Amino acid sequence: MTEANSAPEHDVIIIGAGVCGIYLVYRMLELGLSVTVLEAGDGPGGTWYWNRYPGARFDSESYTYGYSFSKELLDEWNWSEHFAAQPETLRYLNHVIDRFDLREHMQFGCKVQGAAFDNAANLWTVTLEDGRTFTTRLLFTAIGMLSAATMPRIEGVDAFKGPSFHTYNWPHEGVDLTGKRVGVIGTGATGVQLIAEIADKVGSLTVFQRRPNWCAPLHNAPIDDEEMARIKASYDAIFARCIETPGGFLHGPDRRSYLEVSEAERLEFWETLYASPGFGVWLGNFREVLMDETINREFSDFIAAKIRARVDDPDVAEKLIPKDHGFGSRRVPMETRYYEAYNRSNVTLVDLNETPIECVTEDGIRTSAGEHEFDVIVYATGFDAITGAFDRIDFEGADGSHLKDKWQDGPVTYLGLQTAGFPNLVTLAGPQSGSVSTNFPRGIEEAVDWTTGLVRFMREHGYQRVEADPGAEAEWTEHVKSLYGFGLATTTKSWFTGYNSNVDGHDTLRYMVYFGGAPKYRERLAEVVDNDYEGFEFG
Ligand code: NA7
Repeated sequence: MTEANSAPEHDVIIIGAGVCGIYLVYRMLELGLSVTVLEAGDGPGGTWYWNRYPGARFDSESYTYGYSFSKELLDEWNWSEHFAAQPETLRYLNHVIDRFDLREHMQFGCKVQGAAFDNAANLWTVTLEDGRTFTTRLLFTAIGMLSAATMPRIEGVDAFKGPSFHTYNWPHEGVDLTGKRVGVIGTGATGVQLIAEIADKVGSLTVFQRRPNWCAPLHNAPIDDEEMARIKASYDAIFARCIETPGGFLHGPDRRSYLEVSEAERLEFWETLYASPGFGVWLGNFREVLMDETINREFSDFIAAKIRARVDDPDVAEKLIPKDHGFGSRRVPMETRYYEAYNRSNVTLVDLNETPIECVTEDGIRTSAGEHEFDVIVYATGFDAITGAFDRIDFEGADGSHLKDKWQDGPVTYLGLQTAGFPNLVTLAGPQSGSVSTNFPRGIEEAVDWTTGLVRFMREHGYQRVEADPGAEAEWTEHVKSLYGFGLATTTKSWFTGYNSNVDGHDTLRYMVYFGGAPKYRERLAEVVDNDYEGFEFG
């Protein structure tokens, strides 16, 4: 930055060394700034550092998940599978860090407790849990949208005498589940990956399901050298495609209207989608499937028939078919032989609507029907999504108010990147940003590039301070809210809409996600820049 009144130790502090923090530090170093990354983990990778449960892998095509900013990086990295598993992704992120010499700018084991803005000096003081403090002109959060794991509020969770953990905190030394009696609570995208992976390795597996989700086959496959060479040769086209789709994936809505297609054609198309890899079945469908309840019901019935065909026991199949929401209105877990797991004699499905959990005991889990004894209990119970990681840090703004209080009834932001009263704080992948509803690295690269432009603009003008205008913030938040009128996902209870039964106050709709699609968000960001960062106040 330019001359400071009261010089902070750093121009920029980034909280988090995950997918976002890694690219952000690269860009800040390129600007020649003094920057450090504070990361809670003992290594980089964020989501891919923590989530080490068996079966953890991409649901995005690997080659749409890697960074696109460096041609050399694209040329030298080979993905081994179309949907790579967690260890490979973690290796990739470490490779990026080493290739661009970023590690020396990262500090690990640094759990940020709070950050307070000094209104006179225009700087942030960041405090770690161990008491250390750092000062910085600009504070950038790259703390992830699914990084605040939530345990269920069940009596006796600490009583179990065997190993038990949340999937996010899967022990780094690994857990040998061979022959063990394992209980899993939760059937979201995480539980579905885990259950399918371990079903044939454990002694017995008991799945505690509250609400089933609509799952669809991932159709993963290895990538050989020849195919990888073809992928490398088409990276331009791959990223061009990701840029034009609403979710930043290869899959975008089918251009035809549902209504203009005959029933036979429709069924053939749906069969093709079901047999194709990745999110196509969800995001490459007719637009109306995710917008119109009647059409959605028809497609949900199509998927229900698939589930019935794959699960031997009709009673179990019925329990696995969602009745409270239509296909695609919550995040669709992608699976590999998930439904077939329930055909195994060592796998039991416990429907918590019939027999609710009463408590966790020393030996297992007690439902209203009796006790299940386990050697290991796994909580695949999800996250305090998007705002949870913010709530766990005490951000104190210019007038001494706290971000957690400001966002108590739901986030309020300008572009999802700043919030009024908290100058010099940029919330990358924050609530109401485009990044949280996009194939993550695609959204992140844009948010980082935009932030880099903002920093450059501030340097050029000698500004020490940037702050969202309250009027612009109100307008953006209203705009985000207005988009909740469209699409079935905006009205269904899920982490997209801010529901989490394990967090106080998260039992009503919260406007967390920008549902306008990546192209519209990109347009808006560019417009703001073209208009000299309208909606921001500088000083
Ligand atoms: P999710 O999708 O939030 O799933 C959490 C699961 O845990 C879900 O099935 C919940 O049931 C269940 N859950 C949560 N609390 C309880 C209690 N108290 N009792 C019983 N069951 C419970 O999290 P995931 O980790 O699977 O996925 C998060 C994202 O990570 C995913 O979308 C990907 O983008 C990556 P519920 O449906 O609430 O009834």
